[in-house]
Amino acid sequence: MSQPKRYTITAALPYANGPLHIGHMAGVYVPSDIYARYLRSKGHDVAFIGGSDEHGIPITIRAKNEGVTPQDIVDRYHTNIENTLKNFGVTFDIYSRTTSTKHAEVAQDFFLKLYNNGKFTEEVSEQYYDEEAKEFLADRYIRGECPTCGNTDAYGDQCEKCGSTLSPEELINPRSALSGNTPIRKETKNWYLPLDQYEGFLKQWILEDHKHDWKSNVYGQVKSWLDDGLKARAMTRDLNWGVPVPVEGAEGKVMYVWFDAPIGYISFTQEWAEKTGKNWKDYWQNPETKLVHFIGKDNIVFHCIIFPTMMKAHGDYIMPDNVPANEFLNLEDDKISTSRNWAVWAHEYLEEFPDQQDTLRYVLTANLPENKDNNFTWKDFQTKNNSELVGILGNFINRVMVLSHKYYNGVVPAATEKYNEVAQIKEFALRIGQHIEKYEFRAALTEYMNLARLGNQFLQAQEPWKKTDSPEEVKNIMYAATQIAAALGQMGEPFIPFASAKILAMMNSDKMDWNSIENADEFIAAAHQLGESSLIFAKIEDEAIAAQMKKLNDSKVQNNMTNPDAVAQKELVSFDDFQKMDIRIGTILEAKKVEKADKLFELSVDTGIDVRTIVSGIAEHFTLEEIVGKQAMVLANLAPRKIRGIESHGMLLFADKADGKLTFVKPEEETPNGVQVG
Ligand code: B3M
Ligand code: ZN
Repeated sequence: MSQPKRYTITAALPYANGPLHIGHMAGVYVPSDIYARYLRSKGHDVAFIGGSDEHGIPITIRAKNEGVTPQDIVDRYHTNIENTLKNFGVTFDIYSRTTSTKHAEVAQDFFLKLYNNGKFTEEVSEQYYDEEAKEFLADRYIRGECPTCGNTDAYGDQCEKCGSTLSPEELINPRSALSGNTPIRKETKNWYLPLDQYEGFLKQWILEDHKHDWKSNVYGQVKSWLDDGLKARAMTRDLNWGVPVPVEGAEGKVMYVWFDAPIGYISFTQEWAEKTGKNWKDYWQNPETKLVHFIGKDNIVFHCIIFPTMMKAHGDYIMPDNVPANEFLNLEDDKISTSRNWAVWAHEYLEEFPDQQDTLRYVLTANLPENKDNNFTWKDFQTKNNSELVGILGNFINRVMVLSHKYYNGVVPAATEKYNEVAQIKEFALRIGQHIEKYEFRAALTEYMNLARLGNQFLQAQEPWKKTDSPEEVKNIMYAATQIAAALGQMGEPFIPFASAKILAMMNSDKMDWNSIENADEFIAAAHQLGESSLIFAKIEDEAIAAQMKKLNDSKVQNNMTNPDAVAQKELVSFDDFQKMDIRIGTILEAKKVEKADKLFELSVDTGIDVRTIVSGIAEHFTLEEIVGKQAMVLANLAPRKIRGIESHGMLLFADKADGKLTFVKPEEETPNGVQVG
């Protein structure tokens, strides 16, 4: 048995500005939980650390858009995320948050250690500043014209229309997203981490020391960063949401979110250690400990270059032993997108598929984007559940239980001869463990299911139901099959913990640790009384999948319809109020300009019930020639009113486009004047 070791496992801290989706679960939380569960079962000392990342611009933008405070946003989503992870059986030892006082203290102590030891460089730079809001502007708070495609609503860091990565200085006619004013350039001092000074260390530690044990997707990305050469990066920002910078002259500045967030792993460990009487330094400053960061590929630079450099500069910390970053999971062959609501939200899954957490854990594990982006489809989800979980695993367990009760009232028979399949079981446990320890979770799960396949093949080959004239042989067969079923209950725990517990409960079997599993010649003893058989996995019907596909399709429709420039909806009116409006199709017979009024036309409109004068503010949008003879929608029963001395009877209705131009809203085909619209 391998000597117990100590592991600190961290899972990327999700931004608390929205719920988790299956991409988060597949990228980080399911694999890290499999790893933590397995290592605990191996008898190792594990600290599995998680929490919400509650600073950063995405949170302040959402707060601004909703007219609430950033704290309101993080309070809402921290709770949502924490509950979701718990309900999916993610077994964090602590799930905390970076707006905690404890976190601020730890982050500030960390910052001061680097500051006092001269590890930062100070640089003065010019940043955009909004004089009205009296705030420096983060990149996402600067809007302007994209130099590449002319989009007038590009952000300071990116144009979402053409995808160009921008810097605020490249924007044409920059404006502040806070006040709308043109920002000024103002000098400001910030503290930089001189990453370039650590290139030698990073090249040796990663490109040499971890050349063979880090995943190629991670190694490759880090190598390209190092080959390109690193430059100093600001670790403070002129923002008001974040951990305040604890040094003289830094009033109004906060730590860069990617400085304080990784320190959250440390502060949360300290919080946990205080609660459990452990020494937190054993998990972060003891070279015997293995530190493993579970993240998505977009966080590689922060966990392989910036955070390690911070810890190296600090001097007291161990370096991560591995950073097994996953690639991205797509949904129905399209990138998961919060803004387009193209996602399967984890908390909604739990509502729509109650008690089927294991199905999603299983399907995501089977499709983990371990070395390249992968895809989730609802059809595959249904197929894997129905043909693998129900059809292979559930079916095998059920057959063993039913036959055991049929032949022996659920009492495990004694075997006079042991089939070789029994001896093979522990080999599966060893192979599963080896895969998990190499972060090959898909392969580990395949091994697990191969044991279930072995069970089915064994029963199918032995056909005990046809050998009732050889009771001793049937006992040997059923003993062997029962050992495989019990082992499946034991080994399923890292992957499908809820089902694993159900199988063990059904078999009245206590949980074994992994070392015992790897060395077991028997998983359930003869004469042991099995419990009653119950359903482990329910079939997923076509209707449930159709409902999910409709949800996604509605998102698509909504996305095509949604227009970011659309003004907010007005207050509700009653149907009765609407019924009072008399809107008809009419035709403009004549048009002339209104003296000394640049915006007004005097129109003669055939409404079908009469020909009337209507004064309309469309002179800047159309010429007289282009509107005569046109059909339009007319609000006929608008009370008459005098405009520039002209009695106007009604109103023509136009669409006000995003660029401020008006356009006619008219029937698709020639329609008799007077036809009502409603
Ligand atoms: N909040 C998650 C992200 O980039 C980021 C991870 C922090 S881990 C310290 O989506
Ligand atoms: Zn652009």
